[in-house]
Amino acid sequence: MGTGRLKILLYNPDNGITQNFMPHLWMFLLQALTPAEHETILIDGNTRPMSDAELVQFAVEQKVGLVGIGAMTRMIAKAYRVADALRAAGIPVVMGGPHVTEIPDEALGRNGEPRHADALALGEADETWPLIVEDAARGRLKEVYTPTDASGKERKPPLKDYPAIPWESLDLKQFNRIPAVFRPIMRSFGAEWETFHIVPIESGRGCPYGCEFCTVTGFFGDSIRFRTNQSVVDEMLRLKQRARNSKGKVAVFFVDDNFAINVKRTKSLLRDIIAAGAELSWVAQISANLLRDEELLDLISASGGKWIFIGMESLDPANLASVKKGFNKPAEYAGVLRGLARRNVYAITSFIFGLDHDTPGVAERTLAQIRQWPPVLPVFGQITPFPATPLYDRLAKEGRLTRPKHWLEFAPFRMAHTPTNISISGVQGEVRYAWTNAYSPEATKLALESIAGEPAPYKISHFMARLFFRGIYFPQKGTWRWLKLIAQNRTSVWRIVKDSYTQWHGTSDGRLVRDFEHGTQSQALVAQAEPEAAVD
Ligand code: B12
Ligand code: SF4
Repeated sequence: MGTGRLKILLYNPDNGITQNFMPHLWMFLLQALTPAEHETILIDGNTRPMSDAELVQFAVEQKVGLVGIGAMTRMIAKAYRVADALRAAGIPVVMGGPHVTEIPDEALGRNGEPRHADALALGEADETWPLIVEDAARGRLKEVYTPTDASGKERKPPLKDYPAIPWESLDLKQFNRIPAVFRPIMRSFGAEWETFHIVPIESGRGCPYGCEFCTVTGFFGDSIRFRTNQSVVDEMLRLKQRARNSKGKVAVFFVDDNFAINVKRTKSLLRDIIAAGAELSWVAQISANLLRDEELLDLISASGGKWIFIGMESLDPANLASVKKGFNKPAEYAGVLRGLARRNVYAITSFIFGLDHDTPGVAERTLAQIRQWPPVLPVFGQITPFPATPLYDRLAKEGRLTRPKHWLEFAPFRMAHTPTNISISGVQGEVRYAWTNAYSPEATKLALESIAGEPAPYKISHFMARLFFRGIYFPQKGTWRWLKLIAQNRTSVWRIVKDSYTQWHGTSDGRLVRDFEHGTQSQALVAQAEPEAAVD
């Protein structure tokens, strides 16, 4: 029996609250791994919002024969709803990603609840996806696809033969970050900013650290697999070509959980990127303990590294030890941030509130520390027990889960278990206080003051990034909200405009004006920063 041509829709549901700033890699990866005779259509609900009915209508009109849905825990309720609607219209659905891998019985309806998927791709689907497609084309979808070796043991795909994602020819219209109204303005300035895409690239998978709250070690394993340097470099060269062809810009997000987990290898990759002229602005996640290495910092800066995401989690070593993240040393944070800032590389610092040693006031204590640092983009959340993590199992044993299936009643920034030294609503208040005061117009003004001597593009980049990051907590979709936000930040806007005309290249000699070493430049500014009440 022949397989026939299949039209496949890959769909990523939105979380209904924040807008993703970049597309999800799994969609492009599976698209690249789809046997050539079949066709794929990609829809990300974050950038192409559709109601369930609209999506079903689209799938029916397009004669879609298989829908693949991927979702983190946070979006799973929406994913199930969409899957139910598609299946009711007779379209088979296969689901994959971390959540269904962690609790497959839920999606398959084996727990007495309704079933949501015809088939599941458990774990990494690089090798099972082509089989799923062929089985679907033959009308013989199996219930579960698990990557296994000949002996039936789970197999982690080696990344040595990673497919070439054809970024240069893909339709990325829905992911363009430059709003249509700005394009003619940019054109009139002769600026090549028709498009701006943040593109996810993975250079390796796996993490050996096994932090208690994290799903990564369980999902990708504790040994690390890397792509070849050449395949990463080639991907970046193709992206550069794309940017040139579309008169736009591309930035890369290395989605590896710890981009410098093998420092020797990271250095060799960065050297190869530089040697091939493949530098693009990039962001990556690197843990603080690996950022002590000055040579690594030099290579990060020389290869285009702009922002480093650091999972600091807490400033309290007892908290870190309690979630098996004792390798983070809060006493080192300031030094690491200064090392980056000296090279004009800055950090996105992530904090978790509600850990067992947190007490009321944790947000202000954290902000007080942040004000001593070079400017960072802090993000704050609450500790969340994701299914199948050691944290989830421990809290279940301790009888502390207040919403054991929190994903089915998703509530942003609300804890799903009882913390020990603060209440659930107290943690919600701390998170709100932190976002309010970290991104207030005054805080943004002070962040920009602290890099006053730097060239204008750094200030513009900080300013824009701060406005976008604020939107993670305070939804700011729509022109009016943006205009209001810009008006609230008019002092900073005016300063940037003035500096752009008078000091485009800055006054700093590169490292001296910023006295981050002793936190002194911020001291005077800190004194001016009055915390705001936690209201938007
Ligand atoms: C990049 C990233 C983000 C990006 C956004 C996603 C994006 N646009 O790419 C940002 C930084 C915004 C982000 C935010 C968050 N993230 Co995040 N993120 C990641 C990260 C680091 C990489 C994702 C990735 O691209 N991986 C590489 C791809 C190839 O792997 P993959 O997605 O798993 O896909 C493979 C398989 O799962 C499978 N597959 C996946 N989907 C599908 C679908 C089908 C149909 C099939 C067949 C197969 C399949 O096939 C793929 C190839 O093998 C992962 C960790 C990780 N290493 O994966 C965390 C991770 C996904 N994030 C996580 C979390 C918790 C969050 C936040 C909730 C954090 C927070 N507290 O705010 C937010 C929520 C964001 C939101 N929109 O609501 C958790 C999710 C755990 C869970 N059970 O849901 C992860 C696993 C990290 C962790 N520490 O545990 N994240
Ligand atoms: S939080 Fe980061 S360092 Fe810890 S296990 Fe997860 S990926 Fe690894």
